[in-house]
Amino acid sequence: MRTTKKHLAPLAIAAIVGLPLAVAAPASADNHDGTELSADLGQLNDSGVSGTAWAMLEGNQLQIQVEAEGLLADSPHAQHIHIGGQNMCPDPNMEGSGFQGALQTTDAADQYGGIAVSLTNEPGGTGPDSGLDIPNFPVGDTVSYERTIEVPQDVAADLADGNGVVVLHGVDLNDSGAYDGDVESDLDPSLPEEATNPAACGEFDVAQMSMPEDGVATGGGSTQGTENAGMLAMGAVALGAGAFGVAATRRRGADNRR
Ligand SMILES: [Cu+2]
Repeated sequence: MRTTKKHLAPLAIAAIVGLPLAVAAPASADNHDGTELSADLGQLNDSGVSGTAWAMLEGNQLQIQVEAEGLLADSPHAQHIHIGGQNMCPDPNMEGSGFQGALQTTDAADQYGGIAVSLTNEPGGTGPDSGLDIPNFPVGDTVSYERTIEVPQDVAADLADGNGVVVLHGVDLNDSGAYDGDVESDLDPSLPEEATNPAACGEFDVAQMSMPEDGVATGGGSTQGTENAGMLAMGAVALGAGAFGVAATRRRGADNRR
């Protein structure tokens, strides 16, 4: 008896108030649907590393997974979400300032910016300050990482706009089987550059959004409210394209689906 009442309530209210259900749909979709992000990780510094990253952003909660292989075995691998610059990965063949032109982390700051989120294991911190918290980063030739992280508001906003680059660090440039060599790390001179040079990079893209389609799909016969919701959604996309040129370009695939 109680259950039946509960299920009927929203419909009954909508009927009484006379609100088109289609108008209510986008608001609730907004609350429940997070922003889904995905990235293909490609090698830097000829590391041979490949992988994927996936994330779901709901408010300030970022659930993130990283899967990668081909890293230097038995060695820690710092991993971050970088934000800033052009929010892009550098050309894999970009010449850097390291040994024999190796790409050091800051060489590509114009492309992927700085460390915004440190993807440590518990109990490591997740801010930029934990960027070289080596004991809490994954160790070994494969990474299978998952954590839910609370990110600051500005980081959440950037990620929701498709601005974010996943970077895995640590590469064995001289095939010695360990982090060594004479060139210092640009991030920490007490480490060899091999410990921190980027090994893989992937740009987060926003997966297709379901909100506008939901609005249309539930519209049925009465279209007045649905059209308004659709126009609002289109306006938001246009605004986004103007303000965030880079992000909009990278999201084109998703936008075209409509
Ligand atoms: Cu990094």
